[in-house]
Amino acid sequence: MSVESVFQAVIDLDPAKVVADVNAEIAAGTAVNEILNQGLIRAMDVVGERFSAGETFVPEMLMSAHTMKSGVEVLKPYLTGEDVKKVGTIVIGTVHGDLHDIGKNLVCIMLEGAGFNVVDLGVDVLKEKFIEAAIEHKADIIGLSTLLTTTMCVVEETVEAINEAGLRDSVKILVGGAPLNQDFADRIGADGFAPDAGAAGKMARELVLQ
Ligand code: B1M
Repeated sequence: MSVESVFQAVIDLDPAKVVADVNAEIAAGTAVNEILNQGLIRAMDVVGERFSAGETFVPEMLMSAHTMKSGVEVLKPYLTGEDVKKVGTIVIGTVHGDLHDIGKNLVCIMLEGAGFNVVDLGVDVLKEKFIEAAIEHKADIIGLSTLLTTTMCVVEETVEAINEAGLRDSVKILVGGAPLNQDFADRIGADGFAPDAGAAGKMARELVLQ
């Protein structure tokens, strides 16, 4: 048994085996980050490569996502620390036009672990909804996620709308997702960029504690 079997169970679209193998790895003392990165996330990368190569299609991608999520659920208690003092509130979502949520959900878990009250707006979130929720929950940070190059412009439009709503004195903006990088974040005027979920928790703390 190794993280390889977790990886293979995601590839085989077998959620029950993913749950069993993740539990077995935890019991064997394998590092949680290794199970996540080398088992679950690496499998999604392979699924993405196969999709790009035309070897697999949207239904399989969807089933892979479902399968991976079952493993993340098992890991969740190990990723969120208990007794962490609350440092602030973050309103987060995947921007309008984008339905990808696995990465954003992992970011939510790590933000909770970093001490944030997380208000998750889900996927395909309109810019107006981010603004309404930030006001309603007195958010310290708005988090914008996207996985598609075609919705990078929506991230930019959402930042512009938040600026126009006059929220920037009280709210910081954190952006992330595979097609984004620090240069893009700087260009659109976001306060922070994080390449992965762990970095998102760290960056969010820096944004509120600075
Ligand atoms: Co889609 N998809 N997909 N997909 N999908 C990608 C993203 C793609 C790269 C696959 C490929 O072609 N190789 C490609 C995008 C290409 C591009 O834009 N350049 C793609 C495409 C094209 C599409 C469709 C257009 C396909 C179609 O319909 N023809 C379609 C779009 C639908 C839409 O959104 N409108 C589509 C649909 C889907 C499914 C619904 C079937 C499913 C998503 C299910 C779900 O999420 N519930 C799906 C999946 C599963 C994928 C891949 C295979 C896996 C994504 C994933 O979960 N990765 C993906 C290929 C890939 O990523 N290798 C692909 C694992 C996850 C842990 O990583 O999401 O990167 P990631 O999150 C990371 C970081 O990015 C970062 O931290 C996370 C954790 O470490 N991060 C943040 C993310 N958000 C952050 C926010 C932050 C900070 C960090 O601060 C706020």
